[in-house]
This record gives sequence, C-alpha cells and structure tokens, in this order.
Amino acid sequence: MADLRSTFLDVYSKLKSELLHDPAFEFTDDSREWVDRMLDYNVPGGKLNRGLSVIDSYKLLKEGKELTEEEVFLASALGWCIEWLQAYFLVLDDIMDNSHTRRGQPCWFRLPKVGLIAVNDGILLRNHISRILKNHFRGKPYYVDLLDLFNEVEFQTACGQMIDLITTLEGEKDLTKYSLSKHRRIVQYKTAYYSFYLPVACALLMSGENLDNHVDVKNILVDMGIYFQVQDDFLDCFGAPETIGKIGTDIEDFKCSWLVVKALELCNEEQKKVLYDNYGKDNAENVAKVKALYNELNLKGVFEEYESKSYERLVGAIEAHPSKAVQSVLKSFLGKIYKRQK
Ligand code: DMA
Ligand code: MG
Ligand code: MG
Ligand code: MG
Repeated sequence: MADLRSTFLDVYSKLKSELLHDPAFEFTDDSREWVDRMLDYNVPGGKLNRGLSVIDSYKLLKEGKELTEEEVFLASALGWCIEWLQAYFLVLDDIMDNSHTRRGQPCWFRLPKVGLIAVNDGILLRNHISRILKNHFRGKPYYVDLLDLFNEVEFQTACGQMIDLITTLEGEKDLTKYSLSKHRRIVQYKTAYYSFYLPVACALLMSGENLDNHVDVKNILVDMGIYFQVQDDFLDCFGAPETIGKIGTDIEDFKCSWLVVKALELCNEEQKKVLYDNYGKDNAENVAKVKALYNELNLKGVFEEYESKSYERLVGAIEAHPSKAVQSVLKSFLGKIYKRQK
C-alpha cells in the first residue's frame, strides 16, 4: 500500500512536469513557478482516496492479474485527473463558502499573494485535466467516453454546488425549505458523482466496459456518495479540525447540512426558535447555541444510527450484485469510508 502511494506520487511529478513544459504556452520563469506552487499547494495534499481508487478498482476488475507498467501509469494518470478535478472544485468552493483552512493549511485564496487569482487558478486546474487526457489517452478507444464522462460529472457537480449555494441566499434564509429530500438532491450532485462514481467509471472504461451496462453500479456508488457527504456534514461540526484539516463553516453559512435537517425533524417549538434565531449567523455565540442544541438533540447518536443503517443497506446492495469483481470494488470503497474520522 505504501508502495502504491509512492508510485502514485511519482506519476504526479511526471504529470506536473509535463504541464510545466506544455508546448501550447510560452512559459516564463514566473508563470512556471506560479503553476508549480499552485499545483503543489492544491493537488496532492489530500487523502488521495479518489485517485488511488482508480488503481484499486482497475486491479480488482482484472481479478488479480498483474498490471503492466503502462496500466499502472494510465490508471494513476486517471486517478490524478480526479484529484485535479477535486482541487479545482475545492479552490472555488472555499472562496464561495468563505472557508479558512483546507488540508491543515490556509485556503489557497487566503494567501495574500493569491486572493481572487485563485478563481483563474481553478479554471487552470480544470484545463489541466483536458491536457493530461489529451497527452496520454488520445489514441485510446475509450478517449471520447473518457472526455464525455469528465464533462458529465463536472456538470453534475457544478449543478450540485449551485443548489447548495442558492439555498443560502441572504434575505431568503428560510429553514422551512430545508428537508431530507432537498439535502439528498444537493449532496447527490455536488459530491456523489465525482467522488464515487467517477473513479470506478474511469476504471471500467480502462477495462473496455461500456458504462451504459453499469447503471446498477452507479446507483450503489451514488448512494455511497450520499452517505459520505452526510459524514462530511457531521464532521464539519463534530470533527476535530486538526484531524479533518478544515474548520467547519456550515452553521455560519446557513448550509442545508444533514445536521440542521435532522435537528429540524427532532426539535420541539422552543428548540426550533433557537435554531431560527441562531442558524446562519457568522458569530461565535450564535454558532455555540446551535451546537449546544445539536448536543441536546443527541445528533451524534442519531448520526451513529444513520451510519450503521447506511452501512448495512450498502453491504446488502453490494452483495446482491452478480459480479464478484464488482462486489470487491464496491466493498473496498465502502471499507475506506466507513466510520471515517477525516
Ligand atoms: C463540497 O461540499 C463539494 C464540492 C464539490 C467541493 P462542502 O463545501 O461541504 O465541502 P467542504 O466541507 O470540504 O468544504
Ligand atoms: Mg466547503
Ligand atoms: Mg461547499
Ligand atoms: Mg462540508
């Protein structure tokens, strides 16, 4: 495993170096240094789960047959494309969510020299994906499907981000519009497709599969992605910032988080008033009152219950799948996130 990670990181260096010497742009020393630093700051510092999952999944689909060096490289390159996509979304997400830290360091746009240049850096990160795909996959029979997949998933994610953001509009802050079905819609689009479906879909395309034949796999992965974002919402409030590498802002931002939806479901009239008076205010006292209410309602316990129920449901769905190879891909994915602390 440590070995796979270091091979994967070697591929990052190679891809970065290619991008820094892209013949389509006449780099100056300054611009090359900017991109170099921007990439190192934003791309490789996460858990790398999404990226590594492409290699894991591809291996499992090959049912134990040793991968060639080229296959390892290509699966890693696709894994990095997903990490690049993630970096692109996070750089912009942190601006829009007014966040402070990410992966244990200040958000990129918070650096004094960066500011809103981060917006263009986000666009560059997105463009790098197309450059990497063109450099390494143009001759493959699945190239068009790969481009189409990244385009579709990007569109879904951007739409999810849109509905995540417009529900929080100032002047329309209205908790009555928050429900489990609204939450589900947001997280399905903003998180599940790119974080869960995309890595497995990349591995399937590399294996020569037609994605139209794997709608059942997609459904299970989307379901898993929803569970993953509920964990993210939970950790935003209850996780340790040192562990999750970020300081939560969902309460301040009036987000349609799983926690506030559950709180609304469980509270009495008096508690509801506390929520209405304090949710969505960028003030430590208001935030503390919301957190105290979450504790009063035992949302930790409610989450633990949700977590074990989700796990059982997902295992059931996975075991009903006809292919043992696909089962092991899905189980390995689920194993990586069950009861995660970060
Ligand atoms: C993240 O939602 C979704 C995308 C597409 C980046 P979020 O704002 O809850 O993520 P985080 O908690 O990491 O800021
Ligand atoms: Mg965010
Ligand atoms: Mg966000
Ligand atoms: Mg979050």
